[in-house]
Amino acid sequence: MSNEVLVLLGSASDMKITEKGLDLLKKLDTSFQLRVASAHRTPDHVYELVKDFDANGGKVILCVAGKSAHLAGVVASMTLKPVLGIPVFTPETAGFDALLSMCQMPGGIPVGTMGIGSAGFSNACLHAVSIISLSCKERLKNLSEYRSYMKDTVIQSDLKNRQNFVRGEALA
Ligand code: RP5
Repeated sequence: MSNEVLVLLGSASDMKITEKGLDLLKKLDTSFQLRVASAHRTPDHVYELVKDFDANGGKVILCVAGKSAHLAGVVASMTLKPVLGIPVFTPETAGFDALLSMCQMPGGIPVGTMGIGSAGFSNACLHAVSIISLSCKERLKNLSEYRSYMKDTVIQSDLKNRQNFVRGEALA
């Protein structure tokens, strides 16, 4: 039995955007394996990891990569499992190179592309749990509790920060 989620990083330097998302996977009780494998530098290793994950019943693959980011597309060509791509920011192009490399896939081999950087990776983790929750009631419950927690946090923040200032007078 494999982990449910495989997180592939194109380089260890991509680790910087993963902290919050990995915490979410842990919080939502979702098993994952994180590996570093590059579509350009170690294509054979990418192939082995994907085939092994597939053969062992893994569910969703997250590919984090920057620059001319072919990892997600190459992985998507090797599996029928859902593949989500997360572009990493690079100063030269603000991450648009990786974003376009992932979202402009030729028709037929989809990569579900998230936003650039840490928020994109967190959303990819939540989306992976959402996909898993289609066939897992406990995971659906975890996700629903997380939504309620976020809602409460915003409501608390409103109570703490609200201001009401009318014609020179602060009202309660
Ligand atoms: C990509 O090139 C990696 O995903 C990384 O974002 C970028 C730079 O890699 P390093 O030179 O830092 O290893 O393949």
